[in-house]
Amino acid sequence: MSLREINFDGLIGPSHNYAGLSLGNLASARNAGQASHPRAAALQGLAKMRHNLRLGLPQGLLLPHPRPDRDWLATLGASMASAAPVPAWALSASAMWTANAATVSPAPDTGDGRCHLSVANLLTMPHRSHEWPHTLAQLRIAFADPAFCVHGPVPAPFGDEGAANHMRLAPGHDAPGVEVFVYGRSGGPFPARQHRIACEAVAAHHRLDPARTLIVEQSETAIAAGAFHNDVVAVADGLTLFAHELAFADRDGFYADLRRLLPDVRIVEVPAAEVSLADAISSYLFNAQLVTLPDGGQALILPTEARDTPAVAAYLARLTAGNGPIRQALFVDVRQSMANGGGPACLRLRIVADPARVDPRFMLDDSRIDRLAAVVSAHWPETIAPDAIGDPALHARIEAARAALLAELDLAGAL
Ligand code: SUG
Repeated sequence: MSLREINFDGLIGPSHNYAGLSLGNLASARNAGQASHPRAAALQGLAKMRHNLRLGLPQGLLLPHPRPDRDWLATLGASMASAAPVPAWALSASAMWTANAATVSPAPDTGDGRCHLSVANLLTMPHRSHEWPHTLAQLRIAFADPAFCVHGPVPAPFGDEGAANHMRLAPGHDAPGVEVFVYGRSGGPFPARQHRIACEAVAAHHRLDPARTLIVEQSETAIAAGAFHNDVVAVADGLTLFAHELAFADRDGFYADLRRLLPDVRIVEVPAAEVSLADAISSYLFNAQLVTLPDGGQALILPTEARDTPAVAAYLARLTAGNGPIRQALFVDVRQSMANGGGPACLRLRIVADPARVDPRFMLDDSRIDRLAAVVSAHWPETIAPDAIGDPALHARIEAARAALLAELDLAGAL
């Protein structure tokens, strides 16, 4: 068995737009009503995938969902289907942020030695609440091999936003790790999206060892400052936790538990005095992909906004010059996604597994990325103006674009 970390990026869908739908997500609110650029957005995402593939990291793909979601609209009744903001809820391309698709527990952590995935219910935000059936359909195809066990969603009213609120620390992919689930209570005017009971349920379904499972609270200060998911203020890889000083409600208790369970853990904490929460959130310093490169060193794959924020750029220069585990800062341009609050880490779901056990239609290499880029260039709308969200001609174009993608990937009829 050869377990690798595979990043499954969401291909940014042809309906990508800025409708300002996510309360508590400052970028989504700030850019509400802007024109979007779906073609450029998807090409940015594909360029990130290629960047990471060339670093020697296995790369997978999850697909855009049918949009507008006509089946979901039908469940709301004909009169609702055209009443704002329902058309925007039905058209959102939010499935691109696959860190919210599911929570994943690799085989070495689970009671039955299989890799467990639980699809996230995303019930707090209406535009995301109808993602899970389409995500589940993909997970059941991509991870049909008996090495995996795919679970349905945790029931309402327990909000679950998946891997964005989950971290795994382990000495290696083949070794048992410590899984950390982060839940919230509301922060100021903003809702918490991850319920403690959802964390408990997922940990139980995945048959995790309770002695190696931590359920910790996100700080209300972080939520109030715009950290609507834990991955906006913390990220982990291997034995390294990279987190803002104000990320957790009981930081000392959490760190003490981690050190007890993993004496070799390396906690890289960013003090508020060096990078304010506001700068951390607007630059998405922590929404980086923290990866272990084939040479064993760790790197942060960051949005260019991090380089453009002076306090963050200065911090990164000190970090990578020092003797800590994180040796490189690499930058990718995902500005179209960033403008909706989705950085490099939001765009990927990490799955530790043997790549040979994954349905190959969901795995990428350079030439498949070329083919996807050609489909995007030919079929994705160049621009979506805010007043076009209900336009039937746009809907037809979006549906034709997705059909072309499924045909290219040999998934027509399967999804
Ligand atoms: O759920 N934005 C997404 C961003 C998700 C980021 N994911 C992680 N942090 N892992 C959200 O808030 C905005 C859509 C709009 O406003 O049109 C949106 O859904």
